[in-house]
Amino acid sequence: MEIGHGAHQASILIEAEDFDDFGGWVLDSQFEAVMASPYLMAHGLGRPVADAKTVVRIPETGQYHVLVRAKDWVPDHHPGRFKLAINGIALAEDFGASGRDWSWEYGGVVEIAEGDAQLVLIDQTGFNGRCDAIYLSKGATWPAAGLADTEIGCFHLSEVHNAKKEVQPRVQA
Ligand SMILES: [Ca+2]
Repeated sequence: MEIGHGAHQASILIEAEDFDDFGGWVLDSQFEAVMASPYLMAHGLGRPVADAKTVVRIPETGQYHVLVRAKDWVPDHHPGRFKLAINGIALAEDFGASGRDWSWEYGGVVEIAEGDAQLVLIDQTGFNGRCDAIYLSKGATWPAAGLADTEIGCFHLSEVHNAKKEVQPRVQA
């Protein structure tokens, strides 16, 4: 686990492939050349696979922005959707439904207490949902600049901004 990039804005990167228990998810690296990182895939042939789980150490209590790097592999249909639960509470967001192939998807803000926190990937479809990594940050801006691309797999501020704007109407030039 990478912990504590940036001294006063706690942020934590959790690679999906570092989860303690993959459940029914499988480690895949088909896109590793593009991604710079392997990921977990829910290859369930249409039946949701068992949850993947891990425990991470949260350095300090607070409100954390949640980002999940996921792939929407058929952007018209979002077949590979999954949820993320933190300490037993699933976020409202369906990940893998961004309409934008691999991207960082914004999951909102969650209060997390210092100490061990459980993260669970909950497959919704059984149709190859893919999760590369999860990023938790207390920063109001995205303090990813301190992370090498190889660590976080092409994290770009523009992607995050796009993710947050996705519900707004597109402005035609
Ligand atoms: Ca990864």
